[in-house]
Amino acid sequence: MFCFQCQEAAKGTGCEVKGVCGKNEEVAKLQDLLVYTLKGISEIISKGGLDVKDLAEVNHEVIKCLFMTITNANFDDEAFVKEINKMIELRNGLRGKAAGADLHDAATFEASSKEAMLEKAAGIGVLATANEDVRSLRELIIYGLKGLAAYTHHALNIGKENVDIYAFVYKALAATLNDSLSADELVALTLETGKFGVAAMALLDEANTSKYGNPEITEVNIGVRNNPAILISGHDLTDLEQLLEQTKGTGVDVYTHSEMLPAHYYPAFKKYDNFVGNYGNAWWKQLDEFASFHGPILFTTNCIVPPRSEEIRDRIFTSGASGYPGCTHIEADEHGRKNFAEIIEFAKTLPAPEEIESGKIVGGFAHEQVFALADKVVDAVKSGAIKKFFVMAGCDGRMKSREYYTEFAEKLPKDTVILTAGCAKYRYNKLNLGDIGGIPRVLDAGQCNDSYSLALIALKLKEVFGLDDVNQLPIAYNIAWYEQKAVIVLLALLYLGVKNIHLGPTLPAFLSPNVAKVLVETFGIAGIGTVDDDIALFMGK
Ligand code: SF4
Ligand code: SF3
Repeated sequence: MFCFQCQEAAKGTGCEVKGVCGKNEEVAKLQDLLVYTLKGISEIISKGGLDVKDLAEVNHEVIKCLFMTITNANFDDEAFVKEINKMIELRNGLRGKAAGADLHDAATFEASSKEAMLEKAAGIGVLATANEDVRSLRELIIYGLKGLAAYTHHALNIGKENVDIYAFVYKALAATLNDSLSADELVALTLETGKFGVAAMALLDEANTSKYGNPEITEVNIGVRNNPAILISGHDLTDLEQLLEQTKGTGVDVYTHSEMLPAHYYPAFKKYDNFVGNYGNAWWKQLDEFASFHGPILFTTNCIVPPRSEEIRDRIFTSGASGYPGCTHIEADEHGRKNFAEIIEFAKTLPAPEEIESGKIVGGFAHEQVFALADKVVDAVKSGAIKKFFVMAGCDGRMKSREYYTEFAEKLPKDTVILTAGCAKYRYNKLNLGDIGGIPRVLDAGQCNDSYSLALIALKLKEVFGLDDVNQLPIAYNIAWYEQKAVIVLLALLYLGVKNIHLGPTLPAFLSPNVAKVLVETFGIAGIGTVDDDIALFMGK
């Protein structure tokens, strides 16, 4: 196996024996082969000039498959074998429509058993692309597409889709098979991936807010009550909605975990009396937190950490693109409905959660809420009460070097405000950093996809201040990344013209020196240094 798609890639270069994330060699290879099959499908669609509007099943499956290969989403080898078989069958059904076209092996290979798949996978992985710059750009595009697919999948669950996004996914995946593309063409495609990343985030924002209302300032309880309970993790709000409907009146409470925390900010979920609060922190602390939670856990997406005991594993359920061997996977019916009765009945037999924290945290600063406060914010900037905003969105992770972000937040001058989204927030959202004239110094917009709100806020401020470039605003970007959703957020920001983004705690292993150089020279991308040096740099001292 060889995988270098996340920030924790072994030795900063790539995982070769087993993933730091816990992904084993078989799953890594099956994921590679699944992506390879999707590339073949994409080539058939591109070369055959197929109309994406007629391909609903393929569109939805391709998106789900890409999502399944995101870091920490799915560790289930059998689920991948099943998907590869399904995608080969769909691919073969489409192939007749590209008759006469010269097709790549990805569009024609056959492998039906797991053994045959593993054998095939050995020759088609990331390292099969020999030129390191081409490899780097291809993978940068593919990882962006994985993040984009995750957001597209959630929007689709709410019934919103945009065929232009599917068409782009096919175009881009097919391009990763094309040896005649130049590095410049791949760079252009990378930026176009960012453009569609913006479209995918906009689509999900529209889906979420049209169904659940606009997030509003909300205090979220981080303590517990004395009832049996279910913990829901991941990003899928339709799963949460169904769980809340099904637990209503059962005496079973529901708590959010990690990236599900922002669900509390949506008006639609406030009517549920059993929707108690948020339990725990970012994904990587889950094993200890699940031990003290006592109840069942429902993963709707990444990030799963392989459970350390059977006792914990038996309490984990998965849905959607997520999966773990030995854990029950709840499938949706043809209407997208999921039956969580088994989890609810199981919860009733288990003890209530143990309190690990108490108090409240505040969030809900997505675009509409911030626009409602715009006058106050603009006045604070004009009067000098707010000197600078720091966008600190993205992911959290287990590396010790991420303590940088807590220290950075603590040491920032008191006249600065942090704009956050994603699970990166857990490094500073419980620090009590105070407020500036009633505006909290940490404004949480929501999940990583709600980085879209942060971009809209920046564009709004640009308009209010009559500037012609977002880079003239007093906003600095110090982003933490871990998995591929952060890659699409980064590409989206680059597409929107944001310059000088600092990315940490380390730069991606998949950036070759030459590709990194392009990002540094064209976009001013930089890594992180020491907290004091970086704050001095950002504050222009
Ligand atoms: Fe390694 Fe990250 Fe790939 Fe897991 S996802 S195998 S930790 S690079
Ligand atoms: Fe976190 Fe996995 Fe990326 Fe949605 S839950 S941000 S790491």
